[in-house]
Amino acid sequence: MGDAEKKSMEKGLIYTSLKGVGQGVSGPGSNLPAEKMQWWEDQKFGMFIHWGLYAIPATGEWTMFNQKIPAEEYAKLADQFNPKHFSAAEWARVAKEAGMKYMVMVTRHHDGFALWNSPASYRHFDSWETAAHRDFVKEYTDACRKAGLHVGLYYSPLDWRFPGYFDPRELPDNAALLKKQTYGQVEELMKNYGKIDILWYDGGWLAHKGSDADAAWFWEPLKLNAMVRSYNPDVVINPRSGMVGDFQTDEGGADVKGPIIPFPWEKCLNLNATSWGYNKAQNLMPLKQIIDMLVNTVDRGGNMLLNVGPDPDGVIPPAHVERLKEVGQWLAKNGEGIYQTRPGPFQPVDDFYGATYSGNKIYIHLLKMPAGDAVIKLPPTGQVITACTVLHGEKVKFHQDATGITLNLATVQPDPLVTTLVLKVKGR
Ligand code: JFZ
Repeated sequence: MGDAEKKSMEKGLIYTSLKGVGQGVSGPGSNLPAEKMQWWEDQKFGMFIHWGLYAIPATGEWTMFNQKIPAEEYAKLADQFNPKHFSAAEWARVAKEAGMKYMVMVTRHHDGFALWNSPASYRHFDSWETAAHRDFVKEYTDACRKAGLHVGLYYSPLDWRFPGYFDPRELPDNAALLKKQTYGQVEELMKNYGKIDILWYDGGWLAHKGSDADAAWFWEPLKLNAMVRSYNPDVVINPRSGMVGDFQTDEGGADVKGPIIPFPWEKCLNLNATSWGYNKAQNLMPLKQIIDMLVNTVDRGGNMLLNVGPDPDGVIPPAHVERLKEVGQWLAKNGEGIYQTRPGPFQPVDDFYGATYSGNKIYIHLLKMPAGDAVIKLPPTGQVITACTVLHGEKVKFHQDATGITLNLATVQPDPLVTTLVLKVKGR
């Protein structure tokens, strides 16, 4: 991200949907150069997985804190956590069927329970030392790679078991234990599970206050991530360790609007709106809303990380699997205008259309058909359009002059979700 952009963003806060853009510490070699981000920007669509002890009460991943459950009490859930139908291969199969190209699994959330064999875990609060006696991170990373998906790990430095987290200045010894656990566990994750492609920190903010950047004095993320890169030099790191991220994050289900964003960013949101972790209260995202969110994100230069919350047995709810399958069916037809593309050359028009390009093709994504005369007018572009068709479909009449490109959509059979048109560009 160039200094000019950082300054303009900080000044104008142009991209209000992106929290703390460009904030955080950085230094020599702390972040990846643009060329090492291209593979990530090519992927576009990933699966986020929130799974852990909190799946048992089925009231979301913040259950321990929201219901003020004492750590000793909450820890007893580990005795019940012994999933019989957990299959990382099935998670990977569902992700691939949905058209997803990478996965990010929660390895440890704010409740402190680690889903791997973690000697660095405070009081051995992990799935190896408890009822399951399994290393789920090992099973996940192996299955992810076997399925040809890129491997991402989510890690929460925040651990509610440590009162020092809530008052690091008054309880420096306990806070130091928390920091020691974080450095020990991040090192285990970076050295014991092969090449990790994405590291997704969360919960860097101290005492649930301020920003991740405000907590950099405590976590020393330049030191932490120098260790991370000593094992995985090209790992893509998110913006929540207190260090500037290799990409920016827009979290939640708010619609994606506005201009193309000129730096790597990721929209992360829930398939089930009630919580990231498994919840008996289900509010499944409609298919049209998912496709619109994906297209709106990609047409503005972002990736979309869509979250599932498997049940206590490690099973992704069948309704979620079915919905993801439907997403995959749209991508099977329209993926050419999504994967390995870049946003533009036309700026998106909110709630109407957006564009991507790749090679000698420009892809127009129509969220809805134009009203009235079935004509859409695109702004002028310096390129000469030689043909226009519906992707894998019929020809579309068009006229190009200095005022722009007029597409006549009267004969177009719209896709029930989002229609993709292809403009062939001369000479490229
Ligand atoms: C955090 C977690 O607390 C939550 O449980 C989930 O894991 C989610 C992915 O991340 O929640 C956040 C973190 C940051 C913001 C909002 C919710 N933020 O910066 O707006």
